[in-house]
Amino acid sequence: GRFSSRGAPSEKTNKQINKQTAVRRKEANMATPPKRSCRVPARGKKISIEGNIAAGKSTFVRLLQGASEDWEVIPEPIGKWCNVHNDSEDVYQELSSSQKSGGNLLQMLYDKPSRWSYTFQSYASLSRVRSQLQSLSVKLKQAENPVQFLERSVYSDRYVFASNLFESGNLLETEWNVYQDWHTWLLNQFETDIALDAIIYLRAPPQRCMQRLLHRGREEEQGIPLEYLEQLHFKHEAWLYHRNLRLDFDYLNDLPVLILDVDDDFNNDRIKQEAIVNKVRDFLSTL
Ligand code: UDP
Ligand code: DCM
Ligand code: MG
Repeated sequence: GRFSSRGAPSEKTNKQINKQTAVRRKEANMATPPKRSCRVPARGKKISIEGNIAAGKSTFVRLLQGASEDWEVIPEPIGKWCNVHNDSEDVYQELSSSQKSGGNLLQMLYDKPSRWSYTFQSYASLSRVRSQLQSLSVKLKQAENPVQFLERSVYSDRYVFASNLFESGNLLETEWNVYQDWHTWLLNQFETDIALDAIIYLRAPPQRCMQRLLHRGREEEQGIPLEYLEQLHFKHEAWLYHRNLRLDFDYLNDLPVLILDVDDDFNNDRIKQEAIVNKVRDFLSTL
């Protein structure tokens, strides 16, 4: 596309960034490694959990949250999307009334995608970057091997959702171009803070996701047709299974991906949960 920018800064992996820091340190002739207290804050690994709507991401990250002291979770800011309001109003209003007046952007998206896709997708990525910029919690700063698990990423926002909405005619070409332009800019601005170290793909057939979507019963989503979940499934598959989706950020092509089959339920099965956590531990040990 015309707006695809292969800006050099976005192509660095965290490994490369760490290496660079080490080289700089060497160049500065720092003989003894600085003590923990005067080092730049520990960054920790960032792993994004990807998967279709209702595949089981939130359930999965809740499981991880309880599995290790070294792990923490940054959930998708969906609450924000269902209740949009102007923060400055909060000064004047009770929280409850501002909540009542908050627009439900998720509802608007599903009611009229051609009108609201652009607004929704720009807000989704903005609020996601903001929530992912939070630094490690006090507990994690002391951890030996801190890991942050992110529920989805700015990359699924763009290469799965926004891209699909463009292909289905719900984003105009101009909207899609504007979106890509500022999305690339935003990611380049914050690359060192939001760059991923790996991805875990929760893979499930669209039929299974539909069943879970209905079971979860989120009101805004109840009219979603199976066809929509199929489109999103194909995007996930191309990106993370076949790995043949064209991406503007080269480092993504080399990112390790752990694929977990979540067609079978894991939410009420202790043995399966332990097996899953072990797979995640093994995967982390390879990074
Ligand atoms: N769920 C399930 N079995 C599983 C995982 C999830 O029945 O193995 C249910 C879960 O209880 C919820 C729905 O599927 O009602 C969607 O899960 P979640 O909200 O975790 O999905 P997400 O949209 O975050 O991927
Ligand atoms: N969503 C979207 N576009 C994005 C991210 C999410 O339309 N870039 C929608 C899909 C779901 C909801 O938001 O309806 C997120 O739910 P879940 O995390 O359960 O998949
Ligand atoms: Mg979720």
